[in-house]
Amino acid sequence: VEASVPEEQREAWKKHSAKEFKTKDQFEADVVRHIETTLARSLFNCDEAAAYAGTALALRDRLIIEWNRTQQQQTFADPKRVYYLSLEFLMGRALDNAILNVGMKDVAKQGLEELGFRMEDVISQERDAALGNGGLGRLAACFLDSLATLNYPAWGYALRYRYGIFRQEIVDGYQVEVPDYWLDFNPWEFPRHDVTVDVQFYGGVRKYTDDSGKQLSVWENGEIVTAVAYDAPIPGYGTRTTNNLRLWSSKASHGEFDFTKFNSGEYEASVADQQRAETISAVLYPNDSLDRGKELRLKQQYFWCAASLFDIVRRFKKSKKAWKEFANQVAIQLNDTHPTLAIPELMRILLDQEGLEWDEAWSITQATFGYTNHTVMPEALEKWSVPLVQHLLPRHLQIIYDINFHFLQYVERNFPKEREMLSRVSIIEESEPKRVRMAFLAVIGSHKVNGVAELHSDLVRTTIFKDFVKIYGPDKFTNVTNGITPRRWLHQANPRLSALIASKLGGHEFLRDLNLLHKVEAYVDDEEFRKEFRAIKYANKVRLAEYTKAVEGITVNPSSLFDIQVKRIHEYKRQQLNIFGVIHRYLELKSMSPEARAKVQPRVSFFGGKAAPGYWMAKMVIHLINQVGKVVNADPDIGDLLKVVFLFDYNVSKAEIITPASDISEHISTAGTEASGTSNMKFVLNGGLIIGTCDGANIEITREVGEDNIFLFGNLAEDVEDLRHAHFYGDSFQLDPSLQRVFDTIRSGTFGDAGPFSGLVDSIVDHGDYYLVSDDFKSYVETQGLIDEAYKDQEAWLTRTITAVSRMGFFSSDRCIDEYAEMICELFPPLAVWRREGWF
Ligand code: KOT
Repeated sequence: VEASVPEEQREAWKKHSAKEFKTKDQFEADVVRHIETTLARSLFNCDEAAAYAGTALALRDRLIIEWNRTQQQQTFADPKRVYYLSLEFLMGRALDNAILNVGMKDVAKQGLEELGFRMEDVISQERDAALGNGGLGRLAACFLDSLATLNYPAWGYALRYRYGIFRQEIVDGYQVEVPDYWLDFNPWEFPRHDVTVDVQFYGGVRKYTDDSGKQLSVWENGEIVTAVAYDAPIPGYGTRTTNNLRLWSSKASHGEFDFTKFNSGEYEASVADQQRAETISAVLYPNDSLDRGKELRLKQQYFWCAASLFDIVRRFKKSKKAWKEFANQVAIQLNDTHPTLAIPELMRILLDQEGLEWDEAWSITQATFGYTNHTVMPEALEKWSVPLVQHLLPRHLQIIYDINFHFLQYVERNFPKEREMLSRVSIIEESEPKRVRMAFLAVIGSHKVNGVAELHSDLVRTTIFKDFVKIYGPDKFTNVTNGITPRRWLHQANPRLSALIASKLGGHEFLRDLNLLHKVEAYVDDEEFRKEFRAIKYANKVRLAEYTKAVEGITVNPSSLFDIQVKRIHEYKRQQLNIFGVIHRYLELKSMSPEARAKVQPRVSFFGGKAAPGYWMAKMVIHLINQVGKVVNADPDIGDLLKVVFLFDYNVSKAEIITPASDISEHISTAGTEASGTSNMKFVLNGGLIIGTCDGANIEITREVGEDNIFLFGNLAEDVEDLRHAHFYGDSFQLDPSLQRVFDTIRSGTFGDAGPFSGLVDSIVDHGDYYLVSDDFKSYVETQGLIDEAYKDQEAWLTRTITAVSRMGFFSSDRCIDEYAEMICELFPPLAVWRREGWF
């Protein structure tokens, strides 16, 4: 390729080719240049927002240079690439991460200071990129960081939502949703108006016979919507590899207006068409672990899958390799079932456009896809109505039926005595209307299926996909326990702890190899180390206390035990158990003598998280927390002994402040419901202990940190079914007296009008207590008591937290990515591993 460009031309380009800033002076020059030219501002009207914009643009220039280099190198080397299809990427802020990953933290800090700004203030000007609901989207973001850091040639594909997850406000103790329009100024995205894909919807299928007599199908006469690519650079840490996140934006295929309509006087209709097209990528669905079956959501899914696959196939075809090489060049990982339509879409391309035979197309497809399951809860499993799919994607429905036909034939042949299995494993559920079981399609169309923590992967094998284990054998089903990136969740969120560890381990290499943390354990008795570790935790608590004062107006004492539960509000995550426990604590305090009160461990209960806008029960939990806070925080009998804080609008950048400040965090889902959880890992890595059920990754955290360094309670997953049964069919059940007292207090109006809370209480007392709050309440309260006692011995507590931190190496997302690469994609990092100069 290079030889095709004349020598002189190459020389001229080389001479003027963009250079990356290296020194503080060059950094400052770039920032000032952008502020003065790109932004048309000056020294005299440069506020923090402009300083942020200038800094981001300077950093962006640097990223682009390495991004171009990476993409060029990958184009030449043409290695196997991995594509991560996820409808959610919960990225948070990019600037701090970019500065850290290119190794310019000190340069940028000093440079900004010389220009008159504090780095923290500049960084906090950035809006979060909040294209996700919670754990699933944040996992995708951690994976991108690890893939780039480990030099894997990887692309993320998603939608460019105009509105990310809504901003949460609290009015009179109730959640109010405010739209999150985040694209006003987004220096991290690059519109690629030349990279577009036309995506079809509706229409019909025509069969025809080609010249050789072969029967073919063509999907035609549909409505076309254009996908436009927007790219964002994903820099790895300590490497020059800078990968790509490609987001698709929808627009009308005829551009701004349909001029035929426009000129014939149908102005409104032409604008309406345009708006309808743009609606596809307008908004992120705000439901976590819930399937609502809305047509627009299906449109989003297909639009994104079709555009991404077209792009992937286009890239593959450039290499001129044979189709049988496809799965050696391309690995596509499906983040839950949301991208499952990619399976029939690849089949459609191979059969209808490339003319491959069914068997070859199918073996390529199966070898290409891997599927990650994130939940076994029935209400989250996607099932699309057959009439809806028929209407929107007629050819795909045919292909799905054909896949099902081949699959059921195979099952029938291999399990002739188990005919009743056929309806159980059929992709089509025989309901009214019939529905497509997307998880089954994903299993059948992939070569590997994994769960996200050991218990969850066991449940995947023994419950929802039990029959498929029998059909395909156990090797198709595996586990990859989730992880988190230590760059954001240790170094960025807790720079002082990262520095302390680095001072003992001789540098920051542990950020690339988190197992090195085990060496920290040698310092558990080192007085100087302990002193600094304790001071860091205290400083992080002071920071959260200041934040709480500033945004909630509530004064909390940083010497109290900080107890934190931040995550999406969901009945299965049981924030209601937590707040009932808080009410119980309040009632106990109220009934104590002053002498007894003097011995109580002061505590602050922090909550945070969004409820899906249509999820009434979750919204009532938020309301109850706020109402309890109002009463408890104002009660002069209680003072500092108990404070209750609801931190509104929990998001990634707030998590970076909240996570390092816990003494205890709560991960208390009904056993068997939380597939993994990832905030549990973040809290422990930052020197907090956890109270948790035997669920998700809590179990592996226990195995790693040791039983003495975690507070487990509650019933086990294996007993859940029987307990639920007992609620429905057992003798009239006796509520624990202290939980009864909590309910009586709520009903008496102590926390305001009890009406809104009746649903919460009734679901436990009258409707079978599906999430087993009453079964676990006693053991929960007792365990909280143990925590109060344990916390009083501050030295022993400190020992536990340091020990736990040193044993968290396993939970790096780098480890996950290596496991995925080996087991699922058979992907190896390119031989030429680029390290940033002078780093390691
Ligand atoms: C399901 C449907 C729509 C939106 C989100 C989901 C979803 C999210 N399903 N599971 N999750 C969470 O995924 C995390 C990452 O694996 C897990 O840590 C967490 O336990 C899941 O609840």
